Amino acid sequence: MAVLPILHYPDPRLHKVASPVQTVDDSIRRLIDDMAETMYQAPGIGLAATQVDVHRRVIVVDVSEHGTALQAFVNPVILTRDGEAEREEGCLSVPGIYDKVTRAERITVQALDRHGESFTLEAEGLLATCIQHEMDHLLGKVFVEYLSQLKQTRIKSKLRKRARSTL
Ligand code: GNR
Ligand code: NI
Repeated sequence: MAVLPILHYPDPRLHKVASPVQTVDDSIRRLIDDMAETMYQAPGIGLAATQVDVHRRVIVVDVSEHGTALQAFVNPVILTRDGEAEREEGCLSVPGIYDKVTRAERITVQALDRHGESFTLEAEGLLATCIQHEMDHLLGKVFVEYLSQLKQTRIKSKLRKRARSTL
């Protein structure tokens, strides 16, 4: 297992669109394990392959209090969405920035697990928010893109400045 480097906004690679996984093989299982280790080490409650510069449709999520409920989703698809919920979000690719985003309150997701078996999950609350946030990453979308242009400009300049000062 390995902790992988996480891309930071406004890196253009965060806007690449991930391709579907053809076969859930050992290389995908290794990716899932490395993404889990990277997420727990950060620490975060979710991670999309896009954030570690791998442009395949793979996400990991663990919203449990003690980090004991890892869920991996390969080729996730949202089958149903219900209601709206506004929640404060953060992102490991946009460190130190938190803001409110409105998303579906309840979703049904279908995906493949680490063995290539299809499963369906009903999610609500923080788990639903997190899965939607991760699936946006696979489409090249970062949560700050839901904020006003003014906020996006300020966030970009703040993170560019920070990146320069830590070189
Ligand atoms: O660790 C994370 N916390 C979080 C909080 C609210 C909504 C979404 C998230 S996901 C984030 C980790 C991350 O950047 N995943 O892409
Ligand atoms: Ni994120």
